[in-house]
Amino acid sequence: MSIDKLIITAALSGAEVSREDNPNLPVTPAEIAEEAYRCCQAGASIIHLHVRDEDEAATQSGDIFKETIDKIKGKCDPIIQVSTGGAVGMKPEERLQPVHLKPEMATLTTGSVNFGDDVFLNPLAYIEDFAKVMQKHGVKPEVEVFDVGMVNNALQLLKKGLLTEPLHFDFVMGVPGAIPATIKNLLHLVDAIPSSSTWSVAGIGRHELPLGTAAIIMGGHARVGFEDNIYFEKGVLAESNAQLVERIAKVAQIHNRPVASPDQARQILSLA
Ligand code: KMH
Ligand code: ZN
Repeated sequence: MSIDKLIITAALSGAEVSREDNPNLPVTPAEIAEEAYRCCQAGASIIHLHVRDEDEAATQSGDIFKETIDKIKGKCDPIIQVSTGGAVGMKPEERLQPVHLKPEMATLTTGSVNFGDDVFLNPLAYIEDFAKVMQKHGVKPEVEVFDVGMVNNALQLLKKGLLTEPLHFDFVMGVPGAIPATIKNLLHLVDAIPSSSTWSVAGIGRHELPLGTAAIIMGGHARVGFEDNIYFEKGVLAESNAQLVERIAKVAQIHNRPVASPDQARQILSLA
């Protein structure tokens, strides 16, 4: 069986990282669009998108998402994957706003989880509602799995007809309070999903590179970027998201796993 080309997702800014953590964080729509362009040049085919307001605070404003997406599309054509996680504490209808723009993909976290000192709340009612809105708009969910039980919840949604195969999962591993970022846990997660699924892994902090490398070898896909990791190596901040994309693309090349273009990623993910 041949292994697909590698889909690299660039998670450019997230909701929790600040310029104090890494001054190279892109914040404005123009900065995010420029960073998305540089990541695409370096081999990314999906942009996992969060946006900020003028005070750098995380926002799910449809207007700011639209402005940012338009600016990205003016430069390149990656798959846009909007976040519905937003920031901890946001209300469900607030989180759903960018899905109404009908992007190609959106995230769907299928369970609640401790998130450092906070709780990332995703009760069944939210998840089912989010899945319904995505279905209505023809948006493909990326099932975000922060812990093992979330796989089972996704399979329940599949049974109810709220998700459609082939599913695409992203295993976010190493968030304090959630599943630890170990190879053994990754193997368990991959084993738990339907065989028709595609999957990627987002290792948090120092786990980004080893878990991305494992995904490359195992036939999965890889997510990198400041949302998950602001360092290039121990004690050295990354200069840009593109630098992290470039590095994982190099690892892929070493392992004979060429990177997918956005259109090749669309085919791999069964997007229209
Ligand atoms: N910011 C986290 C609470 C997603 O993008 O869907 C959730 C998150 C997941 O970032
Ligand atoms: Zn996110």
